[in-house]
Amino acid sequence: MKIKVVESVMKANDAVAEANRRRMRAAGVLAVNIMSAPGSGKTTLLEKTIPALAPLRSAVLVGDLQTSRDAERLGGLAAQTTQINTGRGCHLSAPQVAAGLDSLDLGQVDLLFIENVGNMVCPAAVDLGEHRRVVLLSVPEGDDKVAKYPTLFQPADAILLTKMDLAELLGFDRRRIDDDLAAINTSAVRIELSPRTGLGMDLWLQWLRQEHSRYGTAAG
Ligand SMILES: Nc1nc2c(ncn2[C@@H]2O[C@H](COP(=O)(O)OP(=O)(O)OP(=O)(O)O)[C@@H](O)[C@H]2O)c(=O)[nH]1
Ligand SMILES: [Mg+2]
Repeated sequence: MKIKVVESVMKANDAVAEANRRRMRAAGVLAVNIMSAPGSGKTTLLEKTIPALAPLRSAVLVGDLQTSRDAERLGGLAAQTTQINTGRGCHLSAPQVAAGLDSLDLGQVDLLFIENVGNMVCPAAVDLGEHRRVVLLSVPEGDDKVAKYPTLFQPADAILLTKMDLAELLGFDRRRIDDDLAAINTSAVRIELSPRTGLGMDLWLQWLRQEHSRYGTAAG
């Protein structure tokens, strides 16, 4: 019986996620779900990304258990920013994103970044209605994490190895990442990044622009 309850909750989430996806498709908005462990640098990346993407217009839905700190950091950069507090929830859900979409004027948006709650397990299983999934792995977390948290990396469209400015100091082994990804995800674009130094930002921005442009011309 318990399994049925869980299944029905997930089915309800997925139905709302599909509606979110269609709603954003109809408005021409590309939605990017950004996931990582807490503190990997999601908000820092968005702080650098959003101004650099202009004239593309970005909006942000940002999920945290408590506080509006991330929305305050991003508020001056994205024309539209909404903070979603999940309370005890370790991930955003599709209904929360639907409520977030109600707070935005989608007609004025090209790209919607959804900064998920910092967590390497829970967000991976939950469809929000996004069109692309981006996962950050920062150097201080360690080069062993892909194999330990495969569910996060498996469905990613882009994997950003970030805080690469710390790689030498912390003895981060990039080859270990590639070896582990060979078993679970060979199609995602991989970018070595450091928003602090600017390393890789050109490739990341190019990927976003390309995905937005492909999405704009795609039928579905
Ligand atoms: N050295 C270095 N530090 C960075 C880099 N990017 C972010 N940081 C630092 O990492 C810390 C966490 O960054 P945030 O952007 O708040 O991380 P987050 O993933 O948004 O955190 P949560 O929303 O709490 O999950 C901050 O102290 C940033 O200054 C980087 O490229 N290099
Ligand atoms: Mg953040």
